[in-house]
Formats: sequence, C-alpha cells, structure tokens
Amino acid sequence: MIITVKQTCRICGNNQLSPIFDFGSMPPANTLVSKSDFAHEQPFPLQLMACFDCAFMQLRHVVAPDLLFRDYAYMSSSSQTYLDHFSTLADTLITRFKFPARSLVVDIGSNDGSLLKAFQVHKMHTLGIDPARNLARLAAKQGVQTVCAYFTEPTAKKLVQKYGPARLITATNVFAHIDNLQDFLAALDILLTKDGIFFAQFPSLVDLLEKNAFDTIYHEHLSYFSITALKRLFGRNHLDLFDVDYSPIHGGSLRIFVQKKGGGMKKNNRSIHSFLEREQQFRLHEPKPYMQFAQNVQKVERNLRRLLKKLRDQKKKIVGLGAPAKGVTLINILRLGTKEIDFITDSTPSKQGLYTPASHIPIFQEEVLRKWPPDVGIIFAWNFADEIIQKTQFLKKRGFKYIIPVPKVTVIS
Ligand code: DWN
Repeated sequence: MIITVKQTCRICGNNQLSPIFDFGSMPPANTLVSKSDFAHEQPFPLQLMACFDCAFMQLRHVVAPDLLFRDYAYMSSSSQTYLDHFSTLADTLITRFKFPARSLVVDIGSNDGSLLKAFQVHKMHTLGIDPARNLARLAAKQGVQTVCAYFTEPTAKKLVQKYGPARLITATNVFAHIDNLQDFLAALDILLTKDGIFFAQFPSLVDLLEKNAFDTIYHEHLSYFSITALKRLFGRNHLDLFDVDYSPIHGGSLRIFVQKKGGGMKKNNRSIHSFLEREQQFRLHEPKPYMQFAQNVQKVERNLRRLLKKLRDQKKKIVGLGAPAKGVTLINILRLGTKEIDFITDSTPSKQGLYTPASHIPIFQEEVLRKWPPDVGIIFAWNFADEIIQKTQFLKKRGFKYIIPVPKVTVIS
C-alpha cells in the first residue's frame, strides 16, 4: 500500500483526533526530481491531527516508508554546524555514561554515518541501521559499518545474534519518522543491554508551535512529540524515561534518555518536571495553541507571498539558499515556482542538478551565486542561517537582502 490512513492516536490509541491543518496534496519533501520524473510525480494528502489528551500531533496519512526512505536525498554531513553538533553529542554521551572502549553503539537512521564517526573517535564499536541504499553504501565507504534495513523486531533479533547487544542506541531525527512505535520499542528491548541507554533527539512540539515551524510538517514526520506524550508511551512499554534535555538544533529539539525498567540510572525528576511544566503552561491539552498555530501559518504564508510579489515587481533576482525538506514544503504550501524564485543552491552534491518536486525550481551548487549574484536570498534552511549567512558574505553588495521565513517573515539587509 502506497498510503494508509492512521485513524487512532499513535500514543494512546484513541480515535478522538482533532484536525489542525490541511496542507492539501503535497509531494514527499525529500524527493527531489529530475526533468524525466516530472510526468510521474505523485503528491499525497498532508493533514495534521492532534490528540489533546496526549499533547501530541500526528499526520492522518502514512506514506509507504520504502517510497520515502529507500533512496534518501538528505545527508547529515551537508552542514558543518550539524557535524559539530554530532561531535559534541558523542563527547557528551561518552563522558556522561563512561561506556568502556569497544562498547557497541548502534545509530538508528544512521544516514551517512556522521554521528557514528564521532563515536569512533572515542574507540566505540559502531553499527549503523538505515533503510536508504544510497546512504548505507556511502557510510560503508567512509568506514561506518551499516545494515541497510528498518529497525524492527525481526531486524533486532538478527542484529543481536550477529553483533551482540548494544550499550548505547541513538536515534537522532528518526523517532518521529516511525509509524509502528510499539515494534520499534520491542526492537529496542531486544538489542539494548540490561544497563543500556537509548538516546533520541527530535523536534519539540512546543517549539514547532511557538516558532510557526509549519515547514517542518511533511510526510516523513509522522509524529510531533511532547514529553507528556512520551512519558505515557514509555511508561506503557516498561521503559524508564530518566532524563530530558534540550538543544536548539533544527529549530529546537527535545533530547530524551531512556533505560529499561530497573536500569541503574537515577531519574532526573527536576528536568523532566520542568519540561512537563512548560507543556502545561503552553496548554498543549487544549485546542487553543494549535488553532493559534494554524492562524500563524496563514499569516506567514500571506506575508511571504506579498513580500515576494513586491520584490518581483521591482525586478529583483530572488534565489533560495539551501534545499532542505522544509524548504520544499514551504515552496509547495505557498505554491511558489520559478515565477517567484529563479533557482536554489544547496551544498549537498546529490541534490545539485535536480529540481524541487511539483514546483520544479532548479537546484545548483553554491558556487553559482558568485557567477549569478542575486538581489535576495530566502534562507530555506533557516535552522542553519548563521552558517549560510557567514558563507555568503560575498553577496553583501548594496541592497542585498536575506529573507528568513519562520518564525515570522524577517528581512535582513
Ligand atoms: O528530520 C530531518 C532533518 C534532520 O533533516 C529529515 N526528515 C530530513 C532533513 O530535513 P531538512 O532537509 O529540512 O534538514 P536540514 O538539515 O535543515 O537541511 C539543510 C539543507 O541545507 C541541506 O540540504 C544542506 C543545505 N545547506 C546548504 O545548502 N548550505 C546547509 C548549509 C549549512 C549550507 O551552508
């Protein structure tokens, strides 16, 4: 089945889901296309629902994972900021938990192996799990052993037989991509040692709503988590959420630390309660913040369309800086095209030469900016705005402007 409908809450199972926003029919955000693909593109419904009781949002439709992940455009190594973030993350986890050298660290959704390479610096034995054939090959070439598969219960049984149990299992920006969370947690229980640690990092629901990050809503992101929701999920699966912290990466991410029930780590109640408190204050159990978000989305859409029309009427050359999945989403929600945006640049070699799906805006390497200096650059990868602005200082001629689309349309001269 290419697409299924998820009628019940992924956390509690109830079918009282409330519609929050219908983005219409959208192409998969990470599926960039070549000209020969134009005639075969297939959009899918993108509808956001909420379970107020769980303080949780999820998509109404689930697109077949093979269609989204078997050949994957996004590479973690496409940004130095993210590579630095991974290096710090590995240092932090190793220092905090003092895993003995050669302990097995498994990264779920390991992408191009960037995070595991940071663990290899600490003499950890590493293993990547990722369904993307192109990325598994790339990671292996760079010395990161990778199993090209989804992390499911059957896969975990094979992994533990072949590689033994893992002291640390990480999942950065993949937990929200999983449809069958029960199966994922069962796999975790099989692969993790009894004193093992599961670390996951994913976008924060409060930050998404507060920052109007509607462009991060796309088919890969099935779930939008709060700590309230996860406490309920893990509690039902004999797992102990023993600590939570936060990182500003990717527009604001929650970081959770989980162990098996009876594990040796002391619970950080103060930290957990501070996140639960913030979610209470944000009133995540009520419709209000979600309805406010839906109104803010329409305001950003209106303001960005109006600004682009004004700039185009002034004959300005407008480009996109970065072709992230969120940028593709924003372009297609606003139904933008080459009428508004001349081209987009991206540092990922595998994205260069392709086009955004449905809107068919060409994507070039960043060097093009020197040959064809624009008047305006929309920073679609706003979560890396500092790095992008620093890299494009040569554009700062008289009158050049950056546009940052979220949390509100901001022009930087
Ligand atoms: O959850 C996900 C996040 C972590 O990564 C995945 N579902 C897919 C992906 O989302 P994204 O594509 O929105 O992620 P990024 O990391 O915001 O994408 C940044 C894009 O910008 C990359 O394509 C690289 C590009 N870039 C660039 O062209 N020049 C980035 C930098 C820093 C630059 O200087």
